[in-house]
Amino acid sequence: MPNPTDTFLSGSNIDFIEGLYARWLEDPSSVDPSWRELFSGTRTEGRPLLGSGDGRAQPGNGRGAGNGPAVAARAVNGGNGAAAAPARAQLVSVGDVPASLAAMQLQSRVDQTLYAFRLRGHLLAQIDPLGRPRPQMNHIADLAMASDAPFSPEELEQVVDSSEVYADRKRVKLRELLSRLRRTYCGHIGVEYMTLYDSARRRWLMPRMEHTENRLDPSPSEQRRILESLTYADTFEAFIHTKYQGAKRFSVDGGESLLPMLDTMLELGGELGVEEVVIGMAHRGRLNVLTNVLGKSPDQIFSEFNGPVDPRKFMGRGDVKYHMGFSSDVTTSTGKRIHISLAFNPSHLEFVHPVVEGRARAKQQALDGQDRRKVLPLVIHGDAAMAAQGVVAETLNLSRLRGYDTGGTVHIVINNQIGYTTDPEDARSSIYSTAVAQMLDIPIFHVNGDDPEACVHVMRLATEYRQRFQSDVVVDLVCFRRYGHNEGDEPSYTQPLMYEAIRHHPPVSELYAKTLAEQGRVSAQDAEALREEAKRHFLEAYNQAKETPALREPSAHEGLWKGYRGGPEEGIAEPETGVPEKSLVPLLEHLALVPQGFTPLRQLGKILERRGAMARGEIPLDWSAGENLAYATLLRSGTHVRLTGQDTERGTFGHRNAVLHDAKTGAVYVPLQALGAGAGRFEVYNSPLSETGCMGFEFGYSLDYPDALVLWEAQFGDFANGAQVIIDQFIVAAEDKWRRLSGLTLLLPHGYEGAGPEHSSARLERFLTMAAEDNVQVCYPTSSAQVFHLLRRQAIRPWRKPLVVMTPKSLLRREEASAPLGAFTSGSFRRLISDPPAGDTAKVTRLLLCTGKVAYDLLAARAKSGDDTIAIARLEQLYPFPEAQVAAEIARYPGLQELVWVQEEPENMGAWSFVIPRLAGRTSAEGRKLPLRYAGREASASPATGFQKTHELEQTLLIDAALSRGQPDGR
Ligand SMILES: Cc1ncc(C[n+]2csc(CCOP(=O)(O)OP(=O)(O)O)c2C)c(N)n1
Ligand SMILES: [Mg+2]
Repeated sequence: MPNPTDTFLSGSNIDFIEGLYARWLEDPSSVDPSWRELFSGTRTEGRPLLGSGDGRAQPGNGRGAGNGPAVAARAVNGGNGAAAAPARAQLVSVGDVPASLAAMQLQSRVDQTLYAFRLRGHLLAQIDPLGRPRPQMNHIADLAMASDAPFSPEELEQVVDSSEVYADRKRVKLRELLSRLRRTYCGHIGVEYMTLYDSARRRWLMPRMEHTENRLDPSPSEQRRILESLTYADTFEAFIHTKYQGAKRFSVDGGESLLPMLDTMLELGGELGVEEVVIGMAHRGRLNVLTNVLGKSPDQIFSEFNGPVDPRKFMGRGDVKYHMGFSSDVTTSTGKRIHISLAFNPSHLEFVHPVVEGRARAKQQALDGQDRRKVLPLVIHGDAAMAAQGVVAETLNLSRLRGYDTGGTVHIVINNQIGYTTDPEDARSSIYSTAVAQMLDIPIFHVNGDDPEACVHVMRLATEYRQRFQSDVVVDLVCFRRYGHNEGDEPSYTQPLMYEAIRHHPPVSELYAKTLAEQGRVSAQDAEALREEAKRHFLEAYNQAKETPALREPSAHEGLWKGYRGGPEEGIAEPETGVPEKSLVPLLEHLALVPQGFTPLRQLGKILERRGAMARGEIPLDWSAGENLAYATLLRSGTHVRLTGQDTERGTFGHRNAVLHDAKTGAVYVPLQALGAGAGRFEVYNSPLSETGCMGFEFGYSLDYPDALVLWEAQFGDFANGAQVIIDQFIVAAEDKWRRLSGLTLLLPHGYEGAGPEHSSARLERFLTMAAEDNVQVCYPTSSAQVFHLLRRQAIRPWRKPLVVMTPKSLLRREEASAPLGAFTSGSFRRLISDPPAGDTAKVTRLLLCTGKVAYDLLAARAKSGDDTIAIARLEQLYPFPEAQVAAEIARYPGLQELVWVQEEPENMGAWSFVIPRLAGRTSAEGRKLPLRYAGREASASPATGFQKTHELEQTLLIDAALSRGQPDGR
């Protein structure tokens, strides 16, 4: 006797009700009277339950009533608890009833079981190649429904409605229907798709799985192709295993089906309009994918195993072979060309995910920005990492956002059911490692890696789904790891039983070859010949690598990157970044205007009026004008600008106002997107509340759009801490490790204003610690003109380096930080700004060196004291260190007796540690050694005090210390 539980007739079984509803529309008599009553709204008590007013649904008008399911769903979920209750009562009553009613009741139960298979069958699927039982899931009530159990032997013999499970048969024996459902949903493929909100998507997938029993129907040549792919996969691994014993390679062994899956994705993708694929993957199987999918010649890989002939060439740089990226063009069997890029990857698992998305988005924008189908991002995860790394959730959350959409990502999890030595039970709280992807309302397939045809079938579905619905899709390739975490690691220490089973488990290529021999498709001899051919292929490459080592360095200057430069800054010309007044002023005027009929908020109106006054030369240009003009002038000359960050459209501190909102209508106007024909594209987006995911995305974007000015802004600078991995592993190190250039700009609000430990510091010290070999530019501009020239320089110079900008908060509105129009119309970014005292420079005995906003405090204090022995100089650029300018500054004051480094930050933070070796030991014009002293806050464990008054006291003391003679004791 079935016992439909409460959970079963809940809001989640919309599809079951949809099915009934569809049947009722076609033939009202085919459903139980209680449902008929419900659907037709003819219940005597109360108002109709379905539809609203005149638009009530009518039966008998055929399928395709597009709003049917939604209407039915509303009725059940709409808070009218009475709707489902009578139906449930009917479903369980099988007493003395007429035959037709009994049949209808049976059909209702069949429909429930059918629904249970579709919804929960995956929990029973045989997806583990090691054949271990699925974890106990008795607590999941629906699961009992996905079986024969709810039916008596007599009922199993009855003929029922097949509910479209078959392409061509409406009525079948229940027993047969159930076994077909078992094969479809509980075989080597488990699929989570019934939770998709959109019934069109469920109904797209359903027949593709049910009409085929979720199996591939491959031609002999397709089967041969699969076998070939598997054979090359494991021959490659076996070859390295014997030739480079004990070397780490993170083999794909146990998960070889990945290779035919990727082959399938490319083959089908090519047919469905994919022109480029951007792949992100970690260590596992990477070498195999490089050679067997991207066609990296194996002799190059073997040369990497052999190492450089001259080790000195790579001192302090380069990366391990299983992190190297690569790109190539492959041609599918029907002649479609696909460009594939495998992203360079740090060891930090999963962090490449947002980078891949950013790269894909950049490629899509460069193509036309509309049809995202041409560029497909593919991310290959590990099971332990997918479940546990937060960056995955951050990146998945970008998937549908207008600023980040990449038209859907294909995810494959190499689920070898282990993470290093950790079992799944200790690695996640969810049943599947893919649970996090459920948030996206996408299908998730779980497939047994020992059934390569099932793997290929699923990959076909996934690829087609992505191309059709522009949605993410996940394939969980359940497999095993033949060796330890790496090949030198003994797994039996920790997983003795699992590894005992694995030792006796043949490779999938062998299993598949046997199947094909049994089917008479590929003979054992042919399979063996394939293997010999693969061996020869790798042996030739191996010999080749020995004879002529092919260790090739990645080049930074190919394709899109032609014309751009990395390396040392020396020899790179400093561009003129001023813009003639006749071009500048109209842009400023444009920024001050709104379209006709647009009503700005009163306060916004005032801001715009001020911009107008700036354009007329009545008042100096503030920070907002300087920054916006940098974008406007670059856009005008055709440069693409992309700016994202938390609340960036307005600006956290309200200074930017890049997106204006009509106070009456809410309509939006973006002045920088209205610069007329020929202007570059301006993208500005408020980002979700993510640092790692979003910064990683922008880094990726910058890799594939060198012509653009790409900026990521932090809300407060220290929130960039959340993206530390992206900064350390990608931004500052990519050129050193992988020869990859990026011009990404980070805007990080920084400055001590009494806002507390977490809103003061962008951790300038960290960027300076990581600065070496001209890998990055670290700047702290103090005026609107300076930020204007700096941002323009970043886009105009062919030298592509990440730029870290300490941006202001209080300076945004500080008068001294404004600059007259003339400061924008010529000149360039000044790395050092000199502020000598009024009067004779020969009198100067002390030079206060500083960076950032503290300069204004020093200037004010000096003016107040009238001390003309003190000179002040601001380093507007800290790295690359402005050596020549500092030397000139010191030489400028012949009577100099000491140097003082002044900073707002505590002694263990800010630039102090960085400048010591660069300033200590300097001599005056007369050759006297200049003492260097420090004036700033004491060393501290947290960046700042939380008390405004304490802050003010500290600030006064440090300024006093800087200006007073002798050793400062006020710090
Ligand atoms: C963020 C991060 N933490 C830890 C590690 C060290 N580590 C490298 S691989 C690995 C296990 C990964 O397991 P899984 O994701 O299942 O991939 P598999 O190696 O099994 O293919 C660990 C812990 C790392 N590389 N990155
Ligand atoms: Mg794993």
